[in-house]
Amino acid sequence: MNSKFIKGILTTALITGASLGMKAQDCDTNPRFRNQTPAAQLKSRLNSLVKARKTAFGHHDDTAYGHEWTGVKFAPGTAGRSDVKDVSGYYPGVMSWDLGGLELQDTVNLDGVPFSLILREARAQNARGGVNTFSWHLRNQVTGGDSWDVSDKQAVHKIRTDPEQLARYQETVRLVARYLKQMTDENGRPFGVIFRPWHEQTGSWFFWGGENSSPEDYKFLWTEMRRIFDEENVNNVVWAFSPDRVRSEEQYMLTYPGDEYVDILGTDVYQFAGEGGDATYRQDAGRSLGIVTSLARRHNKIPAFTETGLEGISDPKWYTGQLLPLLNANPVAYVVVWRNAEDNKKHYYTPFKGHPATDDFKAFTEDDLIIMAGKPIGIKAKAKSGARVKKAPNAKPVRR
Ligand code: BMA
Repeated sequence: MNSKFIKGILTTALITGASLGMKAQDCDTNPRFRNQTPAAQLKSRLNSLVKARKTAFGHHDDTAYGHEWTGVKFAPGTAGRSDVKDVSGYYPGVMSWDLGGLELQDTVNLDGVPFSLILREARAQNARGGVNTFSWHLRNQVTGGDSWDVSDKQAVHKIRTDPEQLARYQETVRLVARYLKQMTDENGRPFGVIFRPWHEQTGSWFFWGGENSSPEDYKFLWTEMRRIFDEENVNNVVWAFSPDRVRSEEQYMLTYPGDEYVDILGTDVYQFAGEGGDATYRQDAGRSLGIVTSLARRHNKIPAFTETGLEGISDPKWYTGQLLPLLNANPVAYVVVWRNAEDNKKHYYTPFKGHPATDDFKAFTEDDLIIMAGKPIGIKAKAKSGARVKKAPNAKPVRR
């Protein structure tokens, strides 16, 4: 097999000659993309995944730590380790990171991951042709508590209307803008990243969500944030909007800041034990993803399954039995499952070596639909066993 030819997710087009998610670096040599901003290039790459009906698989904090290893503490021998890679042979196509703690100018985030490590790992992910997305579990600046401190239902309103709170908010947002601007490759050139602030706002568990904020106050968080990012000349951020499960388009759009502020329409839907199990998950996730894909088509946005998972993967066939059918029925550019915490043994969303779901997870990652970093595109990946890998029809070689 010509491994150079098929290397890299998001490598130049194997499918019908489309520019299926080429690497960020390759955009610079392609006349169609050369003069675009890094954000526009990333949008093109994500759009081409949707067009080709592919979905990149993502994992939160993938190379920061795992169920059995403490990478964040820089344990020797863990550099580049990934539970996903240990099991599937590939890094995820998308890596997710969290910026909570940046607002305090901390050196580590709320889960103890150093911001310097995130920067390093995001660069490595970009270099291998993958994509990075960022969430922000910031502290509640009004109460001094964390994101989940909903004791002051006026918190967001105060940020909007109290000049002192507003000034603090602006400062905080500026720190995030400057951090994301540092996402540059080995040549110092910014690469596109996804930023997904103020997520799950249809629920009331975060200080910005549900009954803790009015739609107008919530939208202000976005519009003001965007104003500051523009002031900071950030040109590498693609914006993701991600309410928790919804029942209707109206509910989804209630807090939508407007087409000019958003590039990706996503949704976060988890499967919870004791909630009706698989059937409830399939119904709720199916409904929310249906809303997302339909709205994305009409608003010319990129659809995504921005967070999902079954904590502890108690169903060893969850990946092919639950998640894959949802992705087949609802074309999304990527799906992200949450973290494999090293300090909370029940809190994991991908199998690790020895877990009963490993075979199923491997089969999921090898499905034609799923994009992983470095996985052949459009080809049933049999490379591991040394089997011959077939060229996709209309395949064109990648020039390097
Ligand atoms: C949550 C949990 C928390 C974590 C937060 C940010 O859903 O995983 O333990 O602090 O995400 O990663």
